[in-house]
Amino acid sequence: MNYIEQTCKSVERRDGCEPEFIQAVKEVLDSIRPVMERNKHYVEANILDRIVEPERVFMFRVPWQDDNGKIYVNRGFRVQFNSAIGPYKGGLRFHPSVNLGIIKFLGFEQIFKNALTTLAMGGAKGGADFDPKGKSDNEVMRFCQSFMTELQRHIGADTDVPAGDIGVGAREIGFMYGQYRRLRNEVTGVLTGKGLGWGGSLVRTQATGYGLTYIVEEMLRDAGSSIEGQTVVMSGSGNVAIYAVEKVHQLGGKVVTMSDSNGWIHDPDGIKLDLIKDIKETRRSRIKEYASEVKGAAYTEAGGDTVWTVPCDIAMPNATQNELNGDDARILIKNGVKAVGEGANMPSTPEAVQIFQNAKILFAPAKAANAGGVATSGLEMSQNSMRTRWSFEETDTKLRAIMQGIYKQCKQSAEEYGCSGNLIAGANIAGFIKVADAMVAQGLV
Ligand code: NDP
Ligand code: 2IT
Repeated sequence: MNYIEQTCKSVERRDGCEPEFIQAVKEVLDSIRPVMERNKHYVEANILDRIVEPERVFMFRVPWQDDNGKIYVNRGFRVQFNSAIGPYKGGLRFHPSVNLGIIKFLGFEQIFKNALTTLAMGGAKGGADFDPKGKSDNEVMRFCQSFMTELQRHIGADTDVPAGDIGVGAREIGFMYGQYRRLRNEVTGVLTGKGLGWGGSLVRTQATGYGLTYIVEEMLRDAGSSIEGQTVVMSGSGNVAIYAVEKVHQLGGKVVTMSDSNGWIHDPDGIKLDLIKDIKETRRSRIKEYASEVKGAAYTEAGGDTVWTVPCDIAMPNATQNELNGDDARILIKNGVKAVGEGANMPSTPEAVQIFQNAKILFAPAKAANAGGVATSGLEMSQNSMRTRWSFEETDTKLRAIMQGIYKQCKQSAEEYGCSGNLIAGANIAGFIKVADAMVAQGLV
């Protein structure tokens, strides 16, 4: 059995009840095969067994009270996966589906994504199996305060800097930041995604969706095309999806679908983003309301057909992991899709990825495509450290340059290792080499 298979087997044996983590590990290890063949010193340093094991894992009790005084307990997590190239960095997810395996898969992906940004950030992820949906602001505040009361002892501006992810947006970051400040008496850049009046960076809110659109635009430009005039099918209606729609529309494309966990909308005239922002950001409501307020828009309940059945030029899965499967990929291809950009983390199943690759569809993988969020978090950390503040234009220009740089790195690494045009391999290879070299240089860490 060769080294890569051995490491995969050992992960399966030790982490057998973490299917998403195993999936993420296998994808990375499979694509770095040519790197391992050419660089025997990685084998001698047993870099693979080291890189698949988190440096540190925290699991903790999060007790909180609802508005009627009833007491609940959720489970909190922080996985500090790898700090070889910088302080741990990565979001917090609040969703009932959260468990250790989900947080480990996200933390593992984050290591390589952060390396691609070229900024000094290690990989981490955290969260809780708490569902903010349907809770009052006060309930969410009490939960966030309880969560941070434990998390604060493990993080710091130079140690570990969390941010948002599913279920954690500006409101939750505010409550957690306030609690950190109270407990530690420190006003630092310990979280990113902060409000603009208290240390946040311009463009962070928009960054993941804008960055995704910039890299898809770059990939299309390289293929002699652009977003202008293209029809885009998208899932999700959260932070990533909303600002992807905004940028696609600014670049002349038309997004015709969005979804939430209850169902999806199809508006052939193009999604009216102001209404979506009102429904999702202000009312905190369900996407179904869009169809009852817009003539010509249709709503489909989850469980039947998905957004991927709508004919399009570009598909952007922006909701969650494994939301686009092999059947979806086949339908998209049959309907003429030309490019896929992954806004969510690991949204395409391995079968879907294989089908897209066999059909030579342009494919921007999550580690590269959604790195704009964490990259702009890195820019927020820099501004906090320098006690300065960059304009929207300046920050957006830096974000765009980072996304173009990521595309170039992925393309070049794929070429260098004999898999031209395969940006999945390119992203994994470029990210892996940077982190593995840092680990080797730092001795047995
Ligand atoms: P939000 O919480 O803002 O939005 C998530 C969206 O996805 C909502 O529309 C939600 O619907 C839907 N969704 C979430 N879970 C499920 C599920 N299990 N089944 C169906 N729909 C679901 O999160 P973000 O937009 O921030 O995150 C979306 C994706 O992008 C995630 O994969 C995240 O890890 C990734 N990402 C986020 C970054 C960021 O900066 N925020 C950066 C990089 C990646 P509902 O409201 O009904 O739950
Ligand atoms: O998956 C991700 O990259 C994020 N949720 C953003 C992480 C961050 O630290 O900004």
